[in-house]
Amino acid sequence: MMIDTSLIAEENEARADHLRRDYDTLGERLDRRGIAIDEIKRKVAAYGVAVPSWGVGTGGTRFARFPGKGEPRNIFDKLEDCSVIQQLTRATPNVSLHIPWDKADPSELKARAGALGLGFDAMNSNTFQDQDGQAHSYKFGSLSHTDAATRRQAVEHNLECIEIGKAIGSKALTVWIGDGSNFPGQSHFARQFDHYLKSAKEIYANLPDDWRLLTEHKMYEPAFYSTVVQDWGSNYMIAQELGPQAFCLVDLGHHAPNVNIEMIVSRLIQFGKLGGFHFNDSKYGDDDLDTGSIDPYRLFLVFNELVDAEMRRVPGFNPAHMLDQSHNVTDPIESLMVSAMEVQRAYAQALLVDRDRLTEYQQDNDALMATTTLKAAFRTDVDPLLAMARLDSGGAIDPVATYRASGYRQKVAQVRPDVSGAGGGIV
Ligand code: LRH
Ligand code: MN
Ligand code: MN
Repeated sequence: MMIDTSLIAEENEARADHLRRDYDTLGERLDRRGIAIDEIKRKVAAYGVAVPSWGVGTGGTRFARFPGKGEPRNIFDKLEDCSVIQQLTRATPNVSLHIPWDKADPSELKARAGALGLGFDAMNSNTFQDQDGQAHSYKFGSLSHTDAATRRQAVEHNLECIEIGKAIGSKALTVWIGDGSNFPGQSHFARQFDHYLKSAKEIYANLPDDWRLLTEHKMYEPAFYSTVVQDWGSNYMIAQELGPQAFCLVDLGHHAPNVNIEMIVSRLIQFGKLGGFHFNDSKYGDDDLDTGSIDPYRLFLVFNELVDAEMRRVPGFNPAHMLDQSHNVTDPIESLMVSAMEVQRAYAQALLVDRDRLTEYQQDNDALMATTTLKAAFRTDVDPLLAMARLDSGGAIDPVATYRASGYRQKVAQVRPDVSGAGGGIV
């Protein structure tokens, strides 16, 4: 355990009385709505969202990097930071790795994660960057490149990710590529997509039977004119072409502004192709801001679709839940803890929706009461419920305050050397 358990107990002790009273009050209010608070708490406690290994460093922007104190030096430091998030929130039991950023001896990865009480979620491949010593450049694409040898190299990299994943107990591969074009006429859309599909089929053919292939769409960046897997339509076609183990991954930041993401989620559920999420928030583009920091109502509306599918017991419905954020001005551990709790909050609020009433209002075309039903759930302050779920499972009532009291960042800063931001950023 990275944080002293007696410190957690002490911090919790100071807050437990108020929490119990707040929990009882909320319980009484929910009871009047016919909802058993303990049942919601049980579901919330069982809920987990994976932490991205790359999220525990200060990622910076394309323009600059401003590293914080005690930046993780390698994947093992990252795992320690991830375990702090899990220890205090009890909401993040798994880590999602990015290869080659996190490349290390798989047996050591597994042992260290196991000792820290962590498991692994989806593996992420990276063919959007060149690596030292690589034979072919991805400057003009990877899985969809015009050159067969470059495509082959990108396929091989994905197969290597599967091998590493198999050794550490992962069950999914997430593929996001930056392939696209910057100028009209630069690429032939159909030929490029065809190359992509053929490469993806080679990866799919090597997928273990109990694995899923998650393809992630993104509208633009780094390509600014056209992107090969730019939207959920292209993504859905890919999943259809590949077969039953292929699914679409929805990163909340990868859509045009004002796009109705919750409806995309519903469509993918309806046609059995929702594979998972990268949760974050955005105001303009792929901003990678903390989950729920800009538009918590949208996050709730996404969870409303997920809970609806859960309640309807949609066959095969089992999306992976992961965070994908980049932190520039906050301590990444604090941001990821808050985001994990925001995701849990959206889940809890969605569980409070009176679905029978909602169905009736929808049937009767009572738009006002239908939308008010959603708002009633969204407006419910479920803080005491989330905190009690953490307390029951050994976490912290107030993770951020407890983390600050632990002095973890200052302690790791003594052994992890300062990183320079100079030269960081790309432009
Ligand atoms: C692309 C993306 C994708 C990558 C991650 C680092 O913008 O969302 O998921 O793997 O960022
Ligand atoms: Mn993503
Ligand atoms: Mn992204």
